[in-house]
Amino acid sequence: MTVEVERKFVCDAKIMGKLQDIGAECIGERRFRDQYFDSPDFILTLQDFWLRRREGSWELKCPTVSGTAPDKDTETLCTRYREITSLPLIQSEVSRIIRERTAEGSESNSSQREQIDKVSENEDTEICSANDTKWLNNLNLACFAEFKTERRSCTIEREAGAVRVDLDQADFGYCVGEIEVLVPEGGDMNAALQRITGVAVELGLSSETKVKGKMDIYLQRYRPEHYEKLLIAHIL
Ligand code: V4E
Repeated sequence: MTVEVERKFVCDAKIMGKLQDIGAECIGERRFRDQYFDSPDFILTLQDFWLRRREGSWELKCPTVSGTAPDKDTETLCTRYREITSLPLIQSEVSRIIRERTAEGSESNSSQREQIDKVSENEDTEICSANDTKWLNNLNLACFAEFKTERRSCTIEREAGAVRVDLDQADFGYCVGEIEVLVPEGGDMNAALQRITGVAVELGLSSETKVKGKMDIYLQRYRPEHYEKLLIAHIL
């Protein structure tokens, strides 16, 4: 499993020139559609878990226990999420989170718990991989956000290791850049944060406020009630 460490930045007209100037190598362009899923009462996202299907591949981004960052700016501007990409692991992790929350609430009943346990124990694994809707239905998960992104990607090689830069244009009219490093679990987080900060400095990015991601803007525009709940819970 890996931890994705990233810093978002405002993408202006000069960014491609700046990337060339610091020796970034363009590695390609792609277009993809993302769908994000949650329960009707937002059990996952209110705990900072993000369940996504991107062009048929599943991913669960999970919050990490933040260690100490080298400085305050880095702590504020960079995010770290553990990424799970194996569908059986995603299913058991998501059902664990939902089971815990359902057990807390008075609305839990035995048939609900049975459905959750089925997914947790991967009882229907073959059906699950063939038919996405079954496990989602069992866990009462539905799509709350869907959008397409056009992405240009570059890599920047430095002595300490490579850094990736993605420039994203979402189909609802929002552009954002990301400087990203993938760290194997237990790897050197501080070194990754320093590499990201180093590239941000080379690109002349200002280090004042945290830049909003695509989801932030999407929810603000199209799901204001969900957005409000995430703001109150300090998730976004
Ligand atoms: C983690 C997260 C969300 C899931 C999407 O994450 P993000 O990296 O923004 O999307 P994308 O398309 O760049 O995915 P990639 O291709 O890198 O896998 S949606 C909201 N969050 C939480 C979050 C946060 N709290 N703050 C910031 C700055 N970003 C994300």
